[in-house]
Amino acid sequence: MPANLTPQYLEAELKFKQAKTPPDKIKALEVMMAVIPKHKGTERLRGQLKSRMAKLKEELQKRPAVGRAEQAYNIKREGAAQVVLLGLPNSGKSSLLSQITNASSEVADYPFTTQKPIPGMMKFENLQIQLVDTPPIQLDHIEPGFPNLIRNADALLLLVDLTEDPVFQMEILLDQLSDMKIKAVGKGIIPLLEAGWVSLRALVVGNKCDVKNAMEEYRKFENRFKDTFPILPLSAKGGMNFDELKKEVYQLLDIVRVYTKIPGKEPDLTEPVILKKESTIEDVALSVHKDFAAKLRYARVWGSGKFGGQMVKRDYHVSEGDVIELHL
Ligand SMILES: Nc1nc2c(ncn2[C@@H]2O[C@H](COP(=O)(O)OP(=O)(O)O)[C@@H](O)[C@H]2O)c(=O)[nH]1
Ligand SMILES: [Mg+2]
Repeated sequence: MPANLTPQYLEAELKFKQAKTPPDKIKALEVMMAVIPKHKGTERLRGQLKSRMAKLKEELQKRPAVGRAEQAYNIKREGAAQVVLLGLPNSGKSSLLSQITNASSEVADYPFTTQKPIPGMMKFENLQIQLVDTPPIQLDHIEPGFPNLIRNADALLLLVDLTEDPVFQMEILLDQLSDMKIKAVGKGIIPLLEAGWVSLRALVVGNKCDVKNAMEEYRKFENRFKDTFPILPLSAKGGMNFDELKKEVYQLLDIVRVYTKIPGKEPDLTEPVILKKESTIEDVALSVHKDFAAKLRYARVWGSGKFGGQMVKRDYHVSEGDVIELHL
């Protein structure tokens, strides 16, 4: 059976042959493993790639972390939300994490560290959002622990490299998510899913928009996916569109920020209470203390669409930016 190797594969193979150091070889091999067509005709070749990868890894790292793999995928949620970055090798996940969060990771130069997820905190206005860099998505291999990491996230950031057939990359990503019974939902309402499936909000980022002709590729990509996903061009390296990215990530999360105040005092606008959209005054009280929720009589609200200090009941739905005075 013919292997029918794609141009992406052949290009990666060329890079592999030209690579001089094990890290560079691993990087190229990661790409080859990700894009190699998955059928009977490539079975042997895929086996060879795997063993080559294993040898290279051995060369690089003499201390194998047996049994640690799954644990490495348990990333403690911090801040307002946890957003997982997904993409093929070289899409720029690690670059983005290093540029936009406090995590100073050398992932770009040293492919090994990307074998484990790495969290970092991204500041957006008065809150912190956790981003998690992940090992590259590969067609025929899923690390144990990886599906759970994704499933437990609050949202996904899908990265595609605009200089390497982004439509194709997107298809691989969506396929791989499907294999894990995960549905990435960009726009519109969340569809009803079969048992065992989960859905996650996703934003798509076209990275490397600084490269020549990348924006042309972006337009094509955008046309193809704009009805189903929010999409943003970005340069992780050049720091382009970071403010927009933060805003879009925040919107993806379906959360609101409200502020509590004590009667006669000003609210502390640096300490938002973070709640799911559609939350009520009762939820605000619960977030302070469960006794508060039990004893709550009414609240006063300042915010858009209300007159200042309007009295509301516990089932009142709060909006972004509301200032709330709880009365017991
Ligand atoms: N021109 C350009 N190169 C980038 C950009 N982001 C990442 N890269 C390069 O793409 C390669 C892969 O980046 P990396 O962050 O390691 O990708 P990862 O495998 O997805 O983590 C590196 O050589 C980066 O320098 C970008 O915005 N523009
Ligand atoms: Mg990486």
